Amino acid sequence: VTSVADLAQRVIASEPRATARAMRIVDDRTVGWSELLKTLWPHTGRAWILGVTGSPGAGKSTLCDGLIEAYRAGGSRVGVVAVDPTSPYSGGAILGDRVRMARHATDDGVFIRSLATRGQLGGLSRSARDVVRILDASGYDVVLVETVGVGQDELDVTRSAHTTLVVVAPGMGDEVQASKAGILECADVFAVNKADRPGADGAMRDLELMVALGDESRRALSKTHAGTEQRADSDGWTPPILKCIATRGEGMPELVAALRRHRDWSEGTERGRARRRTRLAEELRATLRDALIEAAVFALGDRVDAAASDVEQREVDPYTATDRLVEQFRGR
Ligand SMILES: Nc1nc2c(ncn2[C@@H]2O[C@H](COP(=O)(O)OP(=O)(O)OP(=O)(O)O)[C@@H](O)[C@H]2O)c(=O)[nH]1
Ligand SMILES: [Mg+2]
Repeated sequence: VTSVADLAQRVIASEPRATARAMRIVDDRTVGWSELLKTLWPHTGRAWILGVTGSPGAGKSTLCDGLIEAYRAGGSRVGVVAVDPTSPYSGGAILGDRVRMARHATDDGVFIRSLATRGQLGGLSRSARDVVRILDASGYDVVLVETVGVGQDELDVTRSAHTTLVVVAPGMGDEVQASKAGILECADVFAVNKADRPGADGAMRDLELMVALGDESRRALSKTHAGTEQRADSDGWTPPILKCIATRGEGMPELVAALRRHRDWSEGTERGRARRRTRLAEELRATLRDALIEAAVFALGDRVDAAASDVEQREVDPYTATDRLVEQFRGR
């Protein structure tokens, strides 16, 4: 049996098998998982985390494939985390992602890992973050995180990226979906993919309008709340919208350049760095929430179930029951 320290060293030395093993340990919460993450932490922070999100079939994997190619050509090592929220058992979409990126499978500068949805709250975003961190420690310069842009968990995954690319395909009503799902706020760059299909120009115009309106309302907001996020002024960021045909590699150089500009903004300006800090604080809150729930459930033991049955008997309302449990946990 290898020790955690030993395994960590092998991850840092970029041994793919050790990296895969570390992911399993962390994902299954096997003994030593947190020690492993703590040991790896000082070796993280170098990778550029690039979220790629958008509705099913929009062309995310095909675009990722093109991005992998571009970053490999530039000498970067690339990690890919493909998050599949819908088919934890069938593995259908996971297989699809694998096939689409298959030509990179034998390249040892590329590491592809698929994740299925976990049952527990925040489980998916937590596993994704941990996997990203292991890839970061293992020396992958760019980590692509592909998610289908639905659900809170997925939005959390998207929020933890440094740069988020939202992929839209014409004729799918994606632009409207994007504004509804809160994806618009996460979008740093938009790609209108499948520009070989009718409706691409319309989709471009819709998005342009939406981004412009977003900037308007943000500007209006920042007048009333001075000091709050002002995305559209001097060192702010307005999401560019690019047209591409992923299957033919058309528009890829422009897309790569736009993503690069966002990276430079996020690393090189005070606004960009402030946004990174906000995201880290959000993550800390999520980790804290998990740890507190775990500690409380452990400390309270049977009292949680007992309270549930009291609520079920209508002897107490759920709010008072919760208050009492919190009090008992505090005074334990
Ligand atoms: N016509 C056309 N088809 C495309 C383009 N990009 C991708 N496709 C096709 O669209 C289908 C879906 O592409 P994927 O890259 O798997 O899309 P995805 O968003 O990763 O899909 P999921 O992961 O299943 O949500 C595939 O058959 C692709 O070949 C494009 O620019 N034009
Ligand atoms: Mg895909």
